[in-house]
Amino acid sequence: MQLKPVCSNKPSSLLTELPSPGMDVASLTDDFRRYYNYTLGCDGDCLSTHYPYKALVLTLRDRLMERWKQSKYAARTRDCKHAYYLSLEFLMGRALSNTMLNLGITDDVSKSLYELGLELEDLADVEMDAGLGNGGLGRLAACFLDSCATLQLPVMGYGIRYEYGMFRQLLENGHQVEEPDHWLRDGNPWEIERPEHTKIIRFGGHSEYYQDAEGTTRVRWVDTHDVQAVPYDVPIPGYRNGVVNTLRLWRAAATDVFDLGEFNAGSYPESVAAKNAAENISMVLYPNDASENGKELRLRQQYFLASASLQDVLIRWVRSYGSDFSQFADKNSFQLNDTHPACAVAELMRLLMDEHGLGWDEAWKVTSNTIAYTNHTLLPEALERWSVRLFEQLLPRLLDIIYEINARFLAEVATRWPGDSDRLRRMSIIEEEPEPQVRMAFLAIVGSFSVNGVAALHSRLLVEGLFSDFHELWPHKFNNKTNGVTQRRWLAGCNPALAELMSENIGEQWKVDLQQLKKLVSCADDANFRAAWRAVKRLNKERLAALVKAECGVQFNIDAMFDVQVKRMHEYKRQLLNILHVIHLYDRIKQGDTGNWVSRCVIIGGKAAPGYVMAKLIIKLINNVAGVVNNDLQVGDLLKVVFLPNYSVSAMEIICPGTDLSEQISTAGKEASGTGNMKFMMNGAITIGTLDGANIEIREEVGAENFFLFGLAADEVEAGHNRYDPASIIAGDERFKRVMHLLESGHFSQFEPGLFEPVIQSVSSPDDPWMVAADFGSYVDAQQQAAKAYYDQGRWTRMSIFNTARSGKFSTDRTMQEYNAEIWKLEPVTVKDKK
Ligand code: 26Q
Repeated sequence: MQLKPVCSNKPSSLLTELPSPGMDVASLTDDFRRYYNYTLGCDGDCLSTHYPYKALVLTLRDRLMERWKQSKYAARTRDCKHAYYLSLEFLMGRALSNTMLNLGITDDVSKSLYELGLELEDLADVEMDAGLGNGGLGRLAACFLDSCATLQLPVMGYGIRYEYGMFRQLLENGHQVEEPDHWLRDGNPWEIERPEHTKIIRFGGHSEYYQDAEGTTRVRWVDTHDVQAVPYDVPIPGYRNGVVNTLRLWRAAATDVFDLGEFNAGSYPESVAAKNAAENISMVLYPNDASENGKELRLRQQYFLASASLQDVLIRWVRSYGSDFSQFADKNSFQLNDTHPACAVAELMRLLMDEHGLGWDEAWKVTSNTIAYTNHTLLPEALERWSVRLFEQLLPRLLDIIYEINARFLAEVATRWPGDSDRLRRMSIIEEEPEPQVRMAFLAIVGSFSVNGVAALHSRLLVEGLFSDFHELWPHKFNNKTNGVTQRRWLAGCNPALAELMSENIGEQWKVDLQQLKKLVSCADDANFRAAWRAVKRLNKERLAALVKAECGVQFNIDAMFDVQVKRMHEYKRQLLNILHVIHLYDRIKQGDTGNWVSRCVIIGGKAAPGYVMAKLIIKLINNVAGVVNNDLQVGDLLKVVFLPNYSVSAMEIICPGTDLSEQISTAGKEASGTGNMKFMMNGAITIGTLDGANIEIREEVGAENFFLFGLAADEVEAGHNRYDPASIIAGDERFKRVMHLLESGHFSQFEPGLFEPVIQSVSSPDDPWMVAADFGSYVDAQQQAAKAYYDQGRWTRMSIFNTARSGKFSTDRTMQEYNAEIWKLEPVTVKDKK
């Protein structure tokens, strides 16, 4: 469906040109009152904070709108190259504070509201998190958008507007319970629906061959079930630079034709039911952060995103260049956020050939010079595979194309390595045994000009392991891009007290050039500065303690070390190792071994995929241990433990500024990068961690003396599996023996004997892939070192300052500059900012 244009000519400038709204307190107040009274119809009886929140968003959105238009025009007039970030996830969190920060009007808005008798903080709390992602990969996409807008790079995000985001996590008797997250219930005032850019997405049917006017054989995809993709645009403001980029999210809707067909056949209820089936595509985010294989609806989502986004870009291309695609790859790059949108490789081929008339070779040249792929995992079980049978049913035309890509690719391999049939089998995009499957990572590699991992170790392990055959064939394609986080949200926004202290001492430039934080190194010698640093940490710990009290009912002692592990629940992340250490501390207290004791408050939080039984059992264990420890009078303030429910972006904004010790304890070689580790470091927490993912680079930056290292290295983990004997490790370590005994005796499962048997089994098994037992001893030792360091508050404060000071590398500004310099090669587009 296309909307009828307002008028056939270009709209008059009288219609489209307007003085820009003022950025001063008086203009803000005027607009706010107008929205509150006229647009929202509020009067003295309106008590809900929802209305002032909405009035404020509309006021701010007006200030974004002019900049949004100017950014679009600037890019268009310069006819510059664009990059498109295709992602099934954008974990945006809240937008209000970030918008004010980037527009540079936080103080003026605050003043304006204060005059109206309102508190900014109360309104900010009304906003629902846009939880359109699982964890690291989705949040990374959000940080990338912020940095691209700040660097003035013409990058657009494409994603799905899920009606329900990441589930809300409740605890019932210590068990995780999932509740739907209907984040759009009260509307989303940030988005703008653009029905005139609706696309048609096809499913099912079959390929039909025909001769075109020139007698060339062509293919059309017929007898399909069609769905509409309706775009919603979300503004992405840069930091005080007048740029507003776009995140375009697609909603699925039934086509009018689809409904009518059923209706004419006299089955009205069925037609409405069919409408539901179409709209299901954008109904809910899959809550797994490791692939749950084979779900048809998930494949529908992936194709829906890829097709709608590619069509959108191609339509804009044809409007400017007609059917000449010779320059397309010079003007467009698509970055695939993992393999989730990887059917874009085949879909771009299809659109270029079937819809735009290109031949295979021409289309392949365009495709393979336009697409780039980022890998986010080394776990083989997380590599996406789709059954050929499902592909055949759902996307038959794409399967044709994938077969052809594979045939041509394997011919290339055979030429390079004649007679090496084992290599052909290993590298084929189609895996034959046990049942035929499409290997999405291989499709992505073959169809891309760039393949990158997300931390140095991860990128190295990729080319040495999973992708080694491809690396041998195309070494030039592979590169590393170490992740980052945006310091606007993760330092300036979430830690205003620290931001102010730093800006007073080293100026404000760090907000756009994080390496400036290096200047803090010399401040560490100043006793006054250290005292101020400690005071800020204390304030942030009070905020975090208040959250814990509200959510868990447990009172933290602010002077205790706040020891935090928040991230998705997964065995490779080893929350289990953390709780085993907590049990060890509890055991020491019960034995009276408390000389020079450093009090600790341990926070663990994170969501488990709803079907991940072991991860859910570990949540229950943490809660049961918390129940025993927190209610033992002998333990008192020496140790507290909580499982903080519903970990989310906005929770992290309170958690990371208040953390002393950051737990990054995955089995080496398993965490691709980690990004929580960077948020903690930036906010002055010290890491206890393994040599995994970006931890290695964090330790390089901050220095070994400011990092608590433990555990096997990745190569030792690999080599260690065949002679791994947890039973003898446990037997050889008195501390470990006692911990296991407490578990086995049912001390933490008094009413449910045997409840934690699977946990005990997994720690004791020689087949434990996560090697929890192997690292227990060195972990406990490193924790002891951390306690010792904390005991000396002067030393700890220096370490804390150094961590912030040397976190400059971990800005997504740096990450995006590298993507741009080595992959996209975009020119920055400047726009005049009126403020
Ligand atoms: C796939 C198929 C079906 C359903 C779900 C999925 C799925 C969804 C999300 C698979 C994986 C994810 C998310 C993965 C993820 O978040 N990976 C993390 O990416 C971060 C950013 O690069 C890294 O820092 C982390 O190390 C990595 O675990």
